[in-house]
Amino acid sequence: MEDRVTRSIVESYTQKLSHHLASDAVIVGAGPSGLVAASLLARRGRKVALFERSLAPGGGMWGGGMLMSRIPFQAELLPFLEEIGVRHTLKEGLLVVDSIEMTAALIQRATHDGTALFTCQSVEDLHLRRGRVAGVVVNWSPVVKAGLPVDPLVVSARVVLDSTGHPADLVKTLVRKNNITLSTPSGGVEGERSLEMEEGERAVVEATKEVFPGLFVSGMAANAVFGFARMGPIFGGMLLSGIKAAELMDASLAKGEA
Ligand code: 48F
Repeated sequence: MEDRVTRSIVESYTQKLSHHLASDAVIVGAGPSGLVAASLLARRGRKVALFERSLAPGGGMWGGGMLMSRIPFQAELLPFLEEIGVRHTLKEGLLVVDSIEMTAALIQRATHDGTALFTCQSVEDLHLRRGRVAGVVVNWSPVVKAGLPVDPLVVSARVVLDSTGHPADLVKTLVRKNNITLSTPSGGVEGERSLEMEEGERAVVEATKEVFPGLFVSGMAANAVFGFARMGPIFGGMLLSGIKAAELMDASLAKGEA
């Protein structure tokens, strides 16, 4: 029994990892925008690997506002909430949902749609080829945290999404390590502005785009890169950003196939 249990885990996990070593899309960060983007790309038949450095996917959605497990959405998100079957109540003109139910639903939807979700794996760098992002450099999160001298592995991808949230980890690494110019006003990472809900929600969709050939940004990473406001615990913009990221990435993949 013991051998069979161990073998079933090791062999099925390595099979999943091995199958995704060359993916169509790699998503980095399993917060709301990354989960939504992954789900839609997988639904369109793309091979999608989603890397999350924490043990639990979900990012900043679990904790609601100040650990009160409620998150509000704008009324226009009603069809999305109904589609994923999350219950809501109407308060102050907003759709209020349980943040735990919502986060679990997004994770379930992404995996059910075919996303290969790898947790406890940190993306520490990008792989560039001929002036284009061609993959990500990955290591086990505990290895990175302990600062162990262990080399990472590379997962190649035709398109990559930085959905790492407020730190915009990947874009910052790209700029720091390479002499490149982004499609931002200054050519670098502008930095997140202070909280302004309506502005932040509007901007996050606008800022969701390709910032360097092969590299897209979504969610708070997009606002940090383009110098827009944070919005705090309202989440409609995150979902819309994930939807837009998936559409742009799918179009880019289709262009490469034409
Ligand atoms: O921060 P996060 O939830 O990203 P998001 O989709 O959503 C932001 C909201 O949660 C909230 C907000 C809404 O109003 O402002 O903050 O922009 O999730 C980002 C995920 O990326 C993971 C991190 O652990 C988190 O789960 N992450 C960050 N850096 C890396 C990473 C990395 N280098 N490799 C892998 N995962």
